Amino acid sequence: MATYTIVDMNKDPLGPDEIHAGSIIEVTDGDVYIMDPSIGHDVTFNATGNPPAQFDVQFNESNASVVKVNFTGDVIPTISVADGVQLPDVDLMGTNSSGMNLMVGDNVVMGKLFGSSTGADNILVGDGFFTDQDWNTGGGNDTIRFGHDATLKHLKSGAGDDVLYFGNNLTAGDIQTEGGDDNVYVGRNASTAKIDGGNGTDSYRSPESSSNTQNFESTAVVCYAAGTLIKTDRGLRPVEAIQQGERLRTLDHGFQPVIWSRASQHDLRDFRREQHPVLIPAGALGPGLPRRNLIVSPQHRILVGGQGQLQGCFPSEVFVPAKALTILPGVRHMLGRKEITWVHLLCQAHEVIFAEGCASESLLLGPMSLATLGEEERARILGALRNPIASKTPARACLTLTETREFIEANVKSRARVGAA
Ligand SMILES: [Ca+2]
Ligand SMILES: [Ca+2]
Repeated sequence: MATYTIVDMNKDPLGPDEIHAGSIIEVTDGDVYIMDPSIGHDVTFNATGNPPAQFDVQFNESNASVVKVNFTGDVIPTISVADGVQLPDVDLMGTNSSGMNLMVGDNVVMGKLFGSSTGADNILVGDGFFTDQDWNTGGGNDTIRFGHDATLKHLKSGAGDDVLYFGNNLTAGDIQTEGGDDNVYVGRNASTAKIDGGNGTDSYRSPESSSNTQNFESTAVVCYAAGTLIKTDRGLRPVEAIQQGERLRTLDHGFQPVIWSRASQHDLRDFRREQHPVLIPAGALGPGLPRRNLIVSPQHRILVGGQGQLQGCFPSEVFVPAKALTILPGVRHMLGRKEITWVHLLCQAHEVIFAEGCASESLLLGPMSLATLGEEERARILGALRNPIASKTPARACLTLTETREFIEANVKSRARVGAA
């Protein structure tokens, strides 16, 4: 464990703790390497062993040279780039590493980046970032977060469940999240060629509509409209009045306390058709279910195939997204609504709760619900969770929109009526 400075390969003599660029550096866990701006040749950091060596690489000054920095073998570097540093032709090549942490300040220019092809890469970039080179974080579950005013060329996040977050004023070519269940958030005023979710069940969120997104199955927010009556140990309570610590009636675990709730108002005027709230009229899923009209966000999951809700139309109790039910008589997107107040309810585990008598889900804590929260709120939630895994495990199997509609077409639509709808 020591601190070294990597200097140009022609520097002579070498000072103490200096290493020439142009060589392969065998790293040790805890080492710190400072990249001198004089470097004009490639550098390779390598280690063999288990667990992988974790070490720091620091770019504190700009460098206009063409340099490839390779990370190979059992290494997980933490690479930091200071505010204002320009490295337009410095490429970070971590394809054969175990994973990469990259922390970039504000107003930085960088070259190409290849993350680990199998490991998790964690990339955190400040405001005003610029690159005109391709970035590809490869396989593994990668987390990529850019601040405001980022300019990117082509970003791919590979197989694995990735979280991509972009602040306002993003300018980019294609962004492709590829396989896995990916979550993408894009801030206001983005200009991109294409944002493609690829295979898997992907979610896209933005305060503004976008015409160039494709292969996104959901918009991630799971909530009830204010005014919805929820069954609690104090009787039926309007969802927006429910406070932390109040206990909800659950199907599987008796009464369970709410560990976090949040109400937020949303302007729906920029939203696409499929992002509008879904109205499930009284009796649409079975006799008296729901008891009154139920309004939920489009991807909010409703229990079907049991509890009297489309009973017998599915092989078992499963969750389906509310918007998949809009092919049922009376169930529809509320296109006339201009705004809505959404309320989330989080319990220790993902639970089946009762809204207007209808069995439906509490908040499932996905990476995106966390990514869109402020630091303070996120820390509070994570602190309140006894078992973060349980909060991310769905209480029932979840069908996709297409799967749900296939069952409905086969088993429901052939019937004359469903319940009182
Ligand atoms: Ca990766
Ligand atoms: Ca992916």
